[in-house]
Amino acid sequence: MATSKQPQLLTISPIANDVWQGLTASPKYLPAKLFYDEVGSQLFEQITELPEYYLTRTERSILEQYAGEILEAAGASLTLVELGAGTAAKTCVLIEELLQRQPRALFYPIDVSPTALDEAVHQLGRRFPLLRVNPIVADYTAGVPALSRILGRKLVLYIGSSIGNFEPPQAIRLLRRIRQTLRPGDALLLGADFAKSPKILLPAYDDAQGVTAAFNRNILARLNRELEADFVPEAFEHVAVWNRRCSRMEIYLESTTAQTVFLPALDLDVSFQSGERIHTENSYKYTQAMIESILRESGFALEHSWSDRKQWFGVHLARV
Ligand code: AVI
Repeated sequence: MATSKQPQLLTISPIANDVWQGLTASPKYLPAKLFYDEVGSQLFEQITELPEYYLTRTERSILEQYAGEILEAAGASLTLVELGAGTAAKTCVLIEELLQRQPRALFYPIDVSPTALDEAVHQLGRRFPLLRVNPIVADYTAGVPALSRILGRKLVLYIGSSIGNFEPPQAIRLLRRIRQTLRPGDALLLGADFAKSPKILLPAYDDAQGVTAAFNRNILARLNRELEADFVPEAFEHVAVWNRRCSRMEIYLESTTAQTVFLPALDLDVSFQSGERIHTENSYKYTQAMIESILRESGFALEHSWSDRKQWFGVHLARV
């Protein structure tokens, strides 16, 4: 009996295009979103608890101290939306305060990870029976048109300093897209890291235990896993640089030797000179004037900013 030949399906990895673009560019780069596979997300969780990485705990302390003032300023009868919510662990302090002001509330956490959102629904459901959680699985960077269908006054949370990982024009484009889904009276709560001395910034991005270095090198291990590449991650050094002119931390992987890496899935050889770098991340550090400017350019008016005593981190409320 004749057997029919099955057509061979060629599966192209979803990261292939970005990797090809970045590693054939001059200078070489890899987009920071590639950090966040399962291993990278776990390493990032560890970073947030490092003594040198002040961002997460400083923002949390601001939210804890000022939750009442923030919600008072945002207005009555709020529906919460969170961009890149993950498991929404950092949002609990605001939800708790909100439920002291109104009998029940709606929360729309938005994230690309359905597992993180499942966890959010489970945890929040147990802790806050009067909170209705409607998760949205979406990449918020492309805009979330569904937001415009949510009735009532919205407070959109964009905390965690994620805005800092966008180039300023991209950040403005993203905020504009969000702005287009909101109505007059709605508000945005933006968490952003302030520019400060490199004495504080450099260790925050190059910690003594080497967790940030492992987070950075994991991008190469990921290319080995997903594109069958033969990177030796240890042959690249983690480098963190403060670029004062651009007001950003820059993160690189620097080749410690002359070497060639093969990526079979892309049929690509990539050669490195000794000391050549792959640029993997920018983390912008805002001044108050820069915050005012990106908000204004994206159609928001800054109403109030809260900070910690050392002015290391800012949480900003802006109105449509
Ligand atoms: C996710 N983002 C806000 C972090 C930051 O500080 O820019 C990512 C990170 N990169 C190195 N350490 C932390």
